[in-house]
Amino acid sequence: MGAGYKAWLEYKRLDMSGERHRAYAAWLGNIAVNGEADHEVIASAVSELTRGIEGLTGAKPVRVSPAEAGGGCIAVGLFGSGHPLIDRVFGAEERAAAGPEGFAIRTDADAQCIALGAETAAGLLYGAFALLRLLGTGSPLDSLNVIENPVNGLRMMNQWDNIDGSIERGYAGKSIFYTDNEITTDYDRVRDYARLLASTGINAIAINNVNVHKFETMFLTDRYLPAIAKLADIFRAYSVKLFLSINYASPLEIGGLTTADPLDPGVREWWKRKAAEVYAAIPDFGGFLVKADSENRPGPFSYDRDHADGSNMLAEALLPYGGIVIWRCFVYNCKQDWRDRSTDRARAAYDHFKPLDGRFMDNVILQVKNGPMDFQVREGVSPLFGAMEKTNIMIEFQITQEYTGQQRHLCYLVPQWKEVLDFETYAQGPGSTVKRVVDGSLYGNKYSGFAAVSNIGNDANWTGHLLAQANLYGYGRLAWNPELAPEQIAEEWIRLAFGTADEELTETVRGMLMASWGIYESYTSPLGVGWMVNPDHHYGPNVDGYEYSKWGTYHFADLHGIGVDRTMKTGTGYAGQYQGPNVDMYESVDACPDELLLFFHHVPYTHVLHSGKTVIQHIYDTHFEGVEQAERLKAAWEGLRGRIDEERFAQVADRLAEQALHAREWRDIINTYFYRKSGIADAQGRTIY
Ligand code: GCW
Repeated sequence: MGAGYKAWLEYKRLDMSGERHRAYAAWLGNIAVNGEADHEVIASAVSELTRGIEGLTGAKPVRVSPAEAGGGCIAVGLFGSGHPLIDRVFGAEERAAAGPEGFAIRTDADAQCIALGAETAAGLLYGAFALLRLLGTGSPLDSLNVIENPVNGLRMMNQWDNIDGSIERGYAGKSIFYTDNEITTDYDRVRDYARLLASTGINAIAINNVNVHKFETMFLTDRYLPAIAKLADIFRAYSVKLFLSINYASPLEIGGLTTADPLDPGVREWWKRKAAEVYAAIPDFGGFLVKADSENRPGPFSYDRDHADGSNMLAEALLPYGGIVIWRCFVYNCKQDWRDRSTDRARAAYDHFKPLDGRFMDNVILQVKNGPMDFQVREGVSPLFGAMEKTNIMIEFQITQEYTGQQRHLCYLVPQWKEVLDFETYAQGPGSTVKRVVDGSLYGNKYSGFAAVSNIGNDANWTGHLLAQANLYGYGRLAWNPELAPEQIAEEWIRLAFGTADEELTETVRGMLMASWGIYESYTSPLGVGWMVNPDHHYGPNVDGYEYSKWGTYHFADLHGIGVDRTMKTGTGYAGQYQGPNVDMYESVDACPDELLLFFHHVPYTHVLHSGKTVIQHIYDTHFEGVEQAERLKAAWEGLRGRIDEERFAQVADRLAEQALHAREWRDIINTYFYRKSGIADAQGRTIY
């Protein structure tokens, strides 16, 4: 097991000589459970508590029956299951307050226990991890009184893993799920991943890439289903439901049919049979994740049908089993002519899906990327959020850092996600934030929630860049509760990964994480315009890399200015897809926030920002500063030498050194490009090549 493998479940020994931690011992000697602890999810909860407490305190707690508990224990049990301590501690009100996946934790001096109660086994599992988090972050135990429920129903992970072992946009090694066209039998690693996910509250996973190729199409056949069922068994023990990405053209490719037309009776029958087979193998299967009519994947458009026809057909097949269809809205013309200025990729998802509002079955959820383009370091918020009153919507984030440094650069994304979630859509007047759309409360949806593209692989520390673990951790925590502050999430992760005691370390790493998104933005593409990366692999600067391509990703820089005119008056009209005051804010070059100026407007280099700087000077300044800040990240980490084990220290030091060097490359290419285009010199006379 390499350094960093345990991630935030490190359970590093607390300094037990301090008063607070000495007091822990009184509570942690026994875990009192009744017979229901044989339920596999409760067994996971108890085994995690045992493992965690042993790690943190050095003493392994003993599993006892409630009758044997004696003075001081952790009592774990379902409400109403006849566990005397749980029955005694939790009254009707608390039981009612902890919903289906929620839990209650209370220290009760009279009952001499810390009681962890829940309505369901999943609730107990989340409660166990919450209790371990409290221990690991050094909370006192003598007066715990916590009731928590997840804010979002679906809290999902999307793996972009392929059966050949590669991972699309994976930056941390190969797949932990597949090797050489077979499904893994390294169940320990999969189980450890399930533990990591469950510990943050994740309850669903799609285990294969949304681009479903030849062999993955066969996941729905006997060739693979039995092995997939084994993975489902592992995730089930951690209350994580398994989903599969499917190929829309499966009836053609593996079914021997001549069409995949969603209105063809034979096709509908085929999918029903398939659903029956899948549920026979995996009775609690979650459902299908679908990328259709997107980036050359097949879909209903081939048959002149729309996305409601396509998704409803699958939804009908899954309905008898309680399954759902998660249908992605990343649908746009990827064969655009760059000469054509009227087509705007940013408009595409809204234009395709908004007219279909009200036509989707109840068990269809549309999965919408956070922005209208593609996981850039900065872009607008997708205007689809709030726009579809009668449709289930979930949000898709990208934890893997495709456009944000590929886990070679530090980029803590939780602050970015948080900004998106807090975005005011005005769909139902003020208070209609994105987080209320995706938690289903704005329109009272049956299904809703979070999905994100995972950033893990088989690298020893899971994420390649050790500090990128904070993104994986933070995503789950935010999906559980979008009100959590990015600083707090960062601090939790640091204390859990490195141990709670070192305040200087905690503060330094938290500061690095919190500054990192801004730093990455400052030396890469400016003011919301996006891209400027090398084609295909998307790493490193190439200002015109996507300028004359078919992908719809342009910055339109010339000798006078830069930016995409997305106004209604003179541009593509995209600004009009927003609601309420957002329309005017984005439509107006004066009201548009600086950070999105070039996303919405084409302006001269001499345009003065709200900051008081011209666009060109902003570009120069941020790129010079960004490199200095990247150097400071490196120096800050260097200051922690000796406070962290050598291996983990070195992992991060290497990446930060690469980042600082590579930031220069970004700075010089971007600055030189714009100096050559504009002919305007840097006001500070710094070197531009
Ligand atoms: O950003 C693009 C990526 C593709 C990805 C696609 C998508 C899985 O470059 O690699 O394909 O988004 O989200 O479908």
